[in-house]
Amino acid sequence: MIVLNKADLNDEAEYVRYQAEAIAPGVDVFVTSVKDETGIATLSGYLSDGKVGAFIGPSGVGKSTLTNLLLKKEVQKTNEVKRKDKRGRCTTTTSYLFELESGGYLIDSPGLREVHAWAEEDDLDNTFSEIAELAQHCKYRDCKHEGEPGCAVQAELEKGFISPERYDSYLHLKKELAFLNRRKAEKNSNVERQYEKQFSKMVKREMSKKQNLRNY
Ligand SMILES: Nc1nc2c(ncn2[C@@H]2O[C@H](COP(=O)(O)OP(=O)(O)OP(=O)(O)O)[C@@H](O)[C@H]2O)c(=O)[nH]1
Ligand SMILES: [Mg+2]
Ligand SMILES: [Zn+2]
Repeated sequence: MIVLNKADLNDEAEYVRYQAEAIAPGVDVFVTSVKDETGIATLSGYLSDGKVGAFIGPSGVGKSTLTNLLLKKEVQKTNEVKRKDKRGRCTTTTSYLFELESGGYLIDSPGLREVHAWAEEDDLDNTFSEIAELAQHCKYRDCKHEGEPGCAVQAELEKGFISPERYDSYLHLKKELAFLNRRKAEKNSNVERQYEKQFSKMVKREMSKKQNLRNY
């Protein structure tokens, strides 16, 4: 789910909600404000008995302020955002889990500088199912949908059936997953190398033990 907080500071909060829904179909989007309690009841209804929610987002967006409001207690420290660069101050430094009156749970966590995807190719296709479907009609099987001739995705994009924002999110996530997979492969080969080293050490050790026995 997506929470768009500080709606009191934006006259076009509903338009921002529409934009968020357009790039993330099927994801619940909430517009909230701690100042005038817009959307708070709906948000709190989401965290019913046994459900666990966690706030993830940049520093200063109001994760701890929302936590305090949902818990009806000042359990978390909050801090004003610096005027100059509009960045938060990384007030929360550890993740905390709180029990809500409803029987649900809420985790408040430190602000994130960036979020990395942790997903598989299948997740990409599931999230962008309409693009995955179209991709089957591209002329080339390994079409990257970035300007190749006969690309069905580009064709729909030009006709306006896929929004440019959604197309950009797709490419962005795809690139991030490719990066992730490269890193995973590198890590695995490092682990393999380590095993090899350990194994050859062990063999040497055993050999020298044998050698020593023979010398006796
Ligand atoms: N106007 C307005 N200000 C808000 C709202 N929610 C939070 N704030 C203010 O935003 C500032 C930052 O809020 P925090 O709750 O500390 O932000 P955070 O996301 O927990 O930040 P980190 O702990 O640094 O990750 C505080 O001064 C809050 O009072 C809101 O809905 N409207
Ligand atoms: Mg905080
Ligand atoms: Zn294509």
